[in-house]
Amino acid sequence: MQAVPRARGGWAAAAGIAAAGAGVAVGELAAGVLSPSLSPLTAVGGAVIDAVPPGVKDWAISVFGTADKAALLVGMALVIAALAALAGVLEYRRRFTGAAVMGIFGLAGAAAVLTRSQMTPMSLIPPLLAAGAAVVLLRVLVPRLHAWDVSMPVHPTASQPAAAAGTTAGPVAAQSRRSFFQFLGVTAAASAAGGVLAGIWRGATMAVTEARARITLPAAASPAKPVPAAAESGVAGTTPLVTPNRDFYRIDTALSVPAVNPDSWVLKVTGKVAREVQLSYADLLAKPLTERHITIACVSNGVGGDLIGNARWLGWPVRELLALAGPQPDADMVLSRSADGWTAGTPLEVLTDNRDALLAVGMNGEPLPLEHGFPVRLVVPGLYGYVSATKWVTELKLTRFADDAGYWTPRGWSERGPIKTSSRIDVPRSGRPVNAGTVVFAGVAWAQHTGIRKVELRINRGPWREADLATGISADTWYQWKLDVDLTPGQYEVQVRATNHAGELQDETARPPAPDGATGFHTVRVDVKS
Ligand SMILES: Nc1nc2c(c(=O)[nH]1)N[C@H]1C(S)=C(S)[C@@H](COP(=O)(O)O)O[C@H]1N2
Ligand SMILES: [Mo]
Repeated sequence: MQAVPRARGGWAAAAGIAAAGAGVAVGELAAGVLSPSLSPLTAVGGAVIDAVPPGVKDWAISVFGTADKAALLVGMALVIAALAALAGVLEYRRRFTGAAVMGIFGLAGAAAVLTRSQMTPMSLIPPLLAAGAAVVLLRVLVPRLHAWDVSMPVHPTASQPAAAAGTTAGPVAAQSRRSFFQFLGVTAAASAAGGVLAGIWRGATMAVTEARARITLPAAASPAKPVPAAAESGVAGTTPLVTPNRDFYRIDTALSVPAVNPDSWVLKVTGKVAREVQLSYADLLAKPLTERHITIACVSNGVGGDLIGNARWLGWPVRELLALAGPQPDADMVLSRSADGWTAGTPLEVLTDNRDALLAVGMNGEPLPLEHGFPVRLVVPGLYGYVSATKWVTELKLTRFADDAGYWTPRGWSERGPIKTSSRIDVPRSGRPVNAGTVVFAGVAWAQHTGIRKVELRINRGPWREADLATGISADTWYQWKLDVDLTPGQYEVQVRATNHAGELQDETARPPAPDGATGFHTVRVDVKS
């Protein structure tokens, strides 16, 4: 005898929709925190746009006009809701089937994100969190629905009317029902709240992304010199001499990428100045701009680490802006502040000497990416980012080291942060076996604003051998180097060291990044096979 009442398909579908909605909200919130480019919805939407035939695109634009993106999102929401409802019903019929459907859609979202943004493990976090949340919630909701079924009064007969059966099973049924609805309600409310928050985030980011897309940067009054062919070592697998924007390391304290609108952006020069100066984005673009390749690095970069990148930056020399404001004689530091309140303390003399310290608007020929400080950031050759490279910059305050400190200084990092001469082996990768014979070693070395004179390699602590040093782009960038070494089968320990243009050898003592930058020689172990 069938002891289960009519399947509560409608509520199972609702459970599926609530679980998926919460998953989507979790994914979008994670993208809001990590990086707007990791939004699973945007990635899937972009994949849909790329996949539909051009005719459909034209049709969508003619029907929805500028609301075509909103229409796409509504369409996606309907499709996701339909699939989620199906997953809810499947899960209700048979355990784990609906969860599997949700998991598959999470993987599809992950695939969409991976094909549309840089392939980093971080790209997988939003879609996997989304799928994980949806699966867990589905597994929480559906068993409660079953509990409600099982506790219901069943097949009332003439001899045992429903009312009588209800006297025993009724309270249990009511309790199970309450439990199901409580969980459903909480899930729906949490996903709505998360969705609204993610939507606000996304709206602000989208408006700024669109404003960025409309910008045409002016040509530089002082253009960057073309990269000399001899600057490339030409070894396969080395770090590119100029780092593409999407591969550029990102370091900041911003929980979500600040969305700063260029139309309302102003930079104020304040503090110990003869006159305060205010600059709009349009003012800045109208200045004679300088374009230079500059390698920036993070103080947290460990020996051999990759928190360093080289880009072609377009901007206005900071010294010209400071000259307009007229620093007072006792000022010795510029405290730059970002839209999100982060600060860096830079020695005034570094910003007024002849180096190309820039109020940058462009990175490798594009407006700055949002993650790298759009609309305006500082780039200062020779100093670690934490004391110079303020992104989303909104204020330069002339002050004194005795009176003020940048964000990281009270947190255990040195007040001053000149970049230390350093070098890295990129090829062969540590721990990857190579064939005996001529083994090509290659990598980079840097001593920004001083330049590199010599790079040397030693094998198994033997004598140092001088590597071929490529022509640098300038002293403000890293240099590529390579060395061919004949090796017989065996295990080798290979170390690199650089000498800067002032003749100073890289510091050999192994020290951690705090408080003012790691030192020591990058060491790799190479396994040479016969
Ligand atoms: N607003 C803001 N700017 C910032 C930071 C930050 O936390 N907030 N971090 C700095 C640090 S420590 C570094 S190393 C560089 C990194 O710049 P990138 O993310 O463009 O590579 O940005 C600097 N600018
Ligand atoms: Mo940094």
